[in-house]
Parts: sequence; structure tokens; C-alpha cells
Amino acid sequence: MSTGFFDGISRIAYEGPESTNPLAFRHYNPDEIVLGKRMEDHLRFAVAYWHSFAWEGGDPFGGQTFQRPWYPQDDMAQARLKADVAFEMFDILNAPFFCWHDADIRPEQGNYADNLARLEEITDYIAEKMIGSKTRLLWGTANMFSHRRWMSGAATNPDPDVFAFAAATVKSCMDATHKLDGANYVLWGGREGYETLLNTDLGSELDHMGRFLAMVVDYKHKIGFEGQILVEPKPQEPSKHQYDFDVATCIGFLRKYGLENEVKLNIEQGHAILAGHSFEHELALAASQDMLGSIDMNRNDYQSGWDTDQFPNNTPEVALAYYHVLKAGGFTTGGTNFDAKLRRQSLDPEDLIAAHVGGMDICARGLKAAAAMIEDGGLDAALGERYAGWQTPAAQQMLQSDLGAIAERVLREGINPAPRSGRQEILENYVNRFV
Ligand code: XUL
Ligand code: CO
Repeated sequence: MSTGFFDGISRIAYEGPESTNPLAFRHYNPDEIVLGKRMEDHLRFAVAYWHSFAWEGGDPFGGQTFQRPWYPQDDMAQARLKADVAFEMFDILNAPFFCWHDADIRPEQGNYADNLARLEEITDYIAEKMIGSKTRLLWGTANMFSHRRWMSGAATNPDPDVFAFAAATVKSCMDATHKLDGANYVLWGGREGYETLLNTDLGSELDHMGRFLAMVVDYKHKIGFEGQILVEPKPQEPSKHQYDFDVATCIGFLRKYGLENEVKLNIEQGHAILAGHSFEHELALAASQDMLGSIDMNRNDYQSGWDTDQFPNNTPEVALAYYHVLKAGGFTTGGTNFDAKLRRQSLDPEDLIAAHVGGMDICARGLKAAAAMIEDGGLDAALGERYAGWQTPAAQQMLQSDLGAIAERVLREGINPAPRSGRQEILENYVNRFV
């Protein structure tokens, strides 16, 4: 039986680019083939449980603005109602995936035994709902940042009892993700960082975080979980200094602790911007190290400098992001998670649907533009031409040589390089033909 929350809103249909219906897809056409694959299988959209169903509309200056029938979110009957509404929305959107933190799907009880019992109860309930739904679990994760016990970190906490509580919590969330056949398990280091070095032993906190992640990997193998373990970089918020600052930092961290073949990255657009990078930089860097796992697709407000988690609405940005995803071979276990929330004045159920419809449509448009650029081959040709010198035997031999021999060759051959244009504006104009 329907909860009635979305009364009056039916399954969103693809109506084509000319449609003026605000609750229709104009670009997202799941069965349309793009570069030999269904659009749905390329994009692998996921709804984030936390922003859509758990967040109540608060900001640093004021509390709840939304009024949902599943508030207050403090008992299991409310948690079940929330799940009912969530699956109704997945169906309306025809969403192939969803994602959760433990704290989104069950109420926090303040002790491990009760948290565990409630997580098992609600994931049994969700497992049953998944039987009647097409929506699969893209990833599960543990919220180790909201409750006050985590204020000084989880795996990096100075108190070993918090490390223990974190280990037990992640174990329970990995078990739940495995039970729901999740495609990945994510760790975002919410409070893994510090406010001041005056009270922080940075070196041992990093060692504890490395050891913790190694235990996560061991446990994955122990229980036969075949999903991908993903770490999500972010430079600040909530801590002033987050240990998983950006893709480069995470790559160095994973290598140092010997986890580079076990863990990939969940890269979020807004976090890339907070780190002073572009999204495509982060994606391309991760792809170059075979560590591109999944993406959180949301944008920040470019003026505020906060992690505002807004739905994407900028085709050129999204197109360049999918260009790099496609160049890396596309998603395998990963997908496009809308780690995005409504503005707090967007009160209506219709706002929730429209936000996702718009986000899905922008991504589909970006994907089509990226695919068209790949098919046209203009960027590849430009790269090929720019690096063509490296294809010569002399250039390749030089990489096996040494400084002295190279210096001799420069003298002998009178090598005197002539600078060539980087052609940036020409390439930017090229991209604009597609977006
Ligand atoms: C926080 C953030 C998280 C992670 C999952 O900025 O992005 O929602 O995606 O914990
Ligand atoms: Co995220």
C-alpha cells in the first residue's frame, strides 16, 4: 500500500528534448545506446538516502524546515515508513541504485548493541523491499561523524575505545552491505582529521587510519564480500584538516599502507572544488593510477566556499567529468551517486523528485556530449599530435638512458627545442561544439 507521500506524481517518463513537462526526462533515456551500452548502465544513478530522507533542512543558523511524516526519526516504525517512502521515490525515478549510512536508515541508540540490533532489523526490512524493486545497493557506509562520540575522530581518535567502537560499527555496516548485495563499501573520513596540532599526534593518527583500513580489507575477504572498497577524498569540513585531502593525498596514503590494489576512490565533485581542483582533474588523476571507482555527483556554490551539496546543473562541467569516466573505461562496480540535497526552502515532495529528474537529465546530457567527443576523436587526435615526439625510437631510448648520455646526445645532435602552441583556446572552442 502506498504511503501517499508522493500522491499525484507518477513514474517519470522520457519525453525527449522538446518536452516542456517539468517532471519528464528530456535526455535520460535508460535504454538508449551510447557507445555500445545502455545509458542506464553507463550512468548507474543512485539516490542518497541521507540527503533525501534523513536531512531535515537545518543549516548553521536554524533547524528543521521540512515536515515529513517519518519525523521525528527516533523509532523503528518511523524508520520503516521512511524506507517505504524511499522505495516509492526509487520507483518514481526508475533509479537503479541507492546508498545509505547506518544512521540514515535506523535511529541512533547511543550504544553498540542497540545500534546493531536496529541495523539488522531495518536491513531485513529493506532486503524485503528490494525483492519487489529493481533498485540495488550501490554502497553502504557508516556515519562516524554525527554522534558526539566521534567528535575527535573514529579510527584516528586519541581514545582507543573509540577506535574499537568504530571497528565494530564498520563491521556491522559491511555485514549489512554484504547482506543487501552492495556493489561497493565506502569510507569517507568524516572526522578523520584535526582542528589543532597542539593536541594532535598526526603521525600515529595516520598509522591508526592505515591499520584500520587494512582491517576493513581483511574483513571484506573474510566474509567473501565482492564489492569494491572505496575511500572518499575531501579537504576540509568538518575538520579543519582532513587526512583524505584529495585524490593525490589518498593515492599516497594507500600506497604507504600497501592498500593500492585493494581500495579505489569515490570522487565527489564538490570535494574536488573544495580542494582547489576541478572534478575532471581528480577523475583523470585517479584513472591514471587505476583508482577511479565511483562518483558523488553534486556541485557546490562557487561563491560560498562551503560544501553545499547541490544537484548538478552545468552541462559543460558534467560533460568533461563523464569524458574522463568514459576514457577510463566507464564504471564497473561504481556509479553516479547524487550526494545532493534540496535547498532548505524546497519543502514539497515534488521538489525532491524534480531535483533528481534535473540531475539525471544533466548527467545524461553530459554523457551524450562526452560520448560524441569520444566518437569524433578530436581531443584524442590533439593529444596524439602533442605527444607524437615520444613515439620516436630516440625518445623512447632516452627513458632507458642517463643524464650524461642524454647530455652528450644534446651536444652531438645540437638539440634545441622549438616551443609549440598548446592550442588551449582552440581546444576549448572544440569542446563547446559538443556541450
Ligand atoms: C560528506 C560526504 C558524505 C559521503 C559519505 O561531504 O560526501 O556524504 O559521501 O559518507
Ligand atoms: Co560524498
